[in-house]
Amino acid sequence: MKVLLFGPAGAGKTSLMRTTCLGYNFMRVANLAPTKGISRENFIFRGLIEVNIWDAGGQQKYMEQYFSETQKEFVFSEITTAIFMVDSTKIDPTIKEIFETYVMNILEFSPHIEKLYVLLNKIDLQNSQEDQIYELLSEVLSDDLKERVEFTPVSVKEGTAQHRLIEILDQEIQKSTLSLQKLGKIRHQLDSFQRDTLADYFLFNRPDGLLITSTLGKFESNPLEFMKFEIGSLDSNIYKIYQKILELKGINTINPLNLDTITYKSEESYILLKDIGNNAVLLAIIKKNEQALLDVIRKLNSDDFHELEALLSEKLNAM
Ligand SMILES: Nc1nc2c(ncn2[C@@H]2O[C@H](COP(=O)(O)OP(=O)(O)O)[C@@H](O)[C@H]2O)c(=O)[nH]1
Ligand SMILES: [Mg+2]
Repeated sequence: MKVLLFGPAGAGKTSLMRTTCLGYNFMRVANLAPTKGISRENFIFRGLIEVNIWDAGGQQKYMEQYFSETQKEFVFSEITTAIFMVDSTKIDPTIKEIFETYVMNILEFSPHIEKLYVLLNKIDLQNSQEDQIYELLSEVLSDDLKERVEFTPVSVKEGTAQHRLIEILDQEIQKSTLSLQKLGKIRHQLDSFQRDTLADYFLFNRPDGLLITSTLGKFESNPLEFMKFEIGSLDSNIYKIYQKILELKGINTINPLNLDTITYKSEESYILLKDIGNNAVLLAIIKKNEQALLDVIRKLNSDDFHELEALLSEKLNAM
C-alpha cells in the first residue's frame, strides 16, 4: 500500500512519519536534515498492513522534478492514501499553486482515491495561521472536490498529527481483506490462549508500539502510542549477577542471557511480557495464582504459541 506524504520543505512530514511509525519521540526528530528527494520507508502498521510511505522532500527543485513529465506518473500513480502536509506558520505565495498541481496529478494518476487528506501542521506554535491556509488552499478546489478533501489542523509536537495518521491508516486496514483475515487469525489464537488459561492477552506491534488486538477487543492507551515497545531496555546488572552465580557454581560456559520474558506482579495479578520475534510483544494479565502462571508459561512454550509467532512473521504480499 502506497502512502504519499507530500508538501513543502519543513512541513513536518519526516517528523510525522518517524514518530508514528518508527517509535521516535519528538525530541529525536527536532533537528532533522531536510529530506533529499523522495525517501521511501516500508513498515507494517499495527502489525497488520504493509505500508510504503513515500516522503517527498519539498524543496523547490524537488517539487519541480515530481511534477515533471518524466517523474509525475512514477510519483502519483497507484497511491492508496494521499496526504498533503503544510506548515501553518508559513504563508508561502507558491503554496496554492503547489497544492493545485498536486491535486491535479493525484486525480490524473490515482483517480480511484476517494479522500484527499490535508494536514495543517504546527498549530502548537503561536503564529500558526491554519484558518488562512485553509481558506487559501480551498480556493483551488471545485465544489465537488471540496467534499473529497479533508483538512485537519494538527501538531506533530503535541501528538495530534500522529493520531490523525493512525486514524487514516486504520481506515485502510478496514478496507483490506488481507489485513482483516490476518487479524481474524491472530484473534482466534489469542482467544484460544484465553480459554486455556486464566489470563487476558494483549498483543502490541513493536515498531509503532500500537495494539494489534487483545482478548478485550480494541482499546487505545495514550501514553503508549508513540513509543517503540522495547521490553529489552532494562538495565542489565542482572547479567553480571547471573555470571557470578554461574562462577560460584563452577559452571564455566557463559550463556548469553535471553531477555525475552519479564514478569511483574500486582496485588491481583501477574503481568507477563514476552517478545514474539522482532515484530511484536505479548502482554498477559494473569489472575494471581501459581497454577495460572504455570499454565500461561506452558502455553507460551506450546505449538499454539509457535503458530501465533508464525502468523506474525508472515510476509504480507498485499500492496
Ligand atoms: N513546533 C513544531 N515543530 C514541528 C512540528 N512538526 C515538525 N516540526 C519541526 O519542523 C522542522 C521540519 O520538520 P521535518 O519533519 O524535517 O519537515 P519535512 O521537510 O516536511 O520532512 C523540524 O525542525 C521539526 O522538528 C510541530 O508540530 N510543531
Ligand atoms: Mg523531510
